[in-house]
Amino acid sequence: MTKIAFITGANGQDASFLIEFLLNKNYIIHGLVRRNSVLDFPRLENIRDNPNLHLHYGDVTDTSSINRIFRIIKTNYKDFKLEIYHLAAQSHVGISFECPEYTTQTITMGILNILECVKNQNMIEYTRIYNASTSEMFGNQLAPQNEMTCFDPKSPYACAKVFAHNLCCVYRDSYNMFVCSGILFNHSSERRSSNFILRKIAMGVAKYQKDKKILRLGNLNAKRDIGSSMDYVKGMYLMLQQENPEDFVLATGTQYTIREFVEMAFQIIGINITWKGQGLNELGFDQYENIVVNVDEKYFRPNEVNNLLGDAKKAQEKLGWKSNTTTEDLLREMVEYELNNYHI
Ligand code: G4F
Repeated sequence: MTKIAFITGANGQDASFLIEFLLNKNYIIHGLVRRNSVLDFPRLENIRDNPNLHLHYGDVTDTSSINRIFRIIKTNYKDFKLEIYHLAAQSHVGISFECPEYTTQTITMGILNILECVKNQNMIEYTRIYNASTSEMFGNQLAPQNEMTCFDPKSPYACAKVFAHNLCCVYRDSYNMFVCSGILFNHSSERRSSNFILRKIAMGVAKYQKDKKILRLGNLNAKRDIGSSMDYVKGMYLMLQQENPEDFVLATGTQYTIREFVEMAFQIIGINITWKGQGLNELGFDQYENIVVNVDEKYFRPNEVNNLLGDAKKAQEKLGWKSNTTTEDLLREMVEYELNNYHI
């Protein structure tokens, strides 16, 4: 039986690792990418020419493009099983306050369209769907958070993700669809966009070492549980190999403040940060009294999720999944990558 995966957001960080992982398992991949004025797909560079990878232009808010790809799959393969990994979204929490409509549209209509297209094209029987939920849904609920924790969204992004998560439960129960939501805590890599915290800090270390550029950050007090994207995509795959569809938290079970991430990252190049001042006036100095980090109001969000720490016991017990990369190792790999690839 041919194993086919349809992946939305195919040019994203997670999709790029997932595609590599699934190609190694002999999957045929159909990836959905948005039209962009830049024509290259840097994260897919190594695999772009693989004959089992087919990229299609389209958008999750455009059902005609989803229906078209489903028809291509149904026409071209006879005996197959289909796994859909729905990863497309406007995924930056801070930006969701600036583009709330767009964020909400892509997240809520995206999953609704996929579920409806699968249902209407009579594909339920042989299709399994992974939906990218998020720890942002937990908001400021007490840590550690797991599958039983209530939702308490604090951003347009998180509100839309709660809708998407609940919708998946409704379709699972109402139509007996195989739909799993992975409630993933923050995860990163050298492929992460530069405006997410760990990549921004890793790049900041290289910029400081090479050019003495000061790193400008927002809230240093937020606590995050951050793992490796490469580990987390394996969890997504394992969720769809279960006998029954269920939701799972994926997390490392360790957390650091943003301030601690900065300290750990600069330590890698021998800089010991000391902090002086408070709030917007807080500054991070190296051991020679040079300013390395300052706080910039523009990176603060109108509302913040303060304390995320995941409990991934269920994933460990049922999927045999655990986060194999420690946050320290991940950060070290990311900083080393930036030091080796820094261009002004
Ligand atoms: O890296 P972040 O932008 O990611 P955040 O908000 O944790 O969300 C990420 O993880 C979620 C899973 O838990 C995903 F659903 C979501 O799509 C995304 O991938 O920010 C991390 C923390 C925040 O508390 C933020 O306020 O870092 C704080 N922060 C401080 N200074 C900053 C900055 N964040 C960014 N992006 N840039 C700053 O300069």
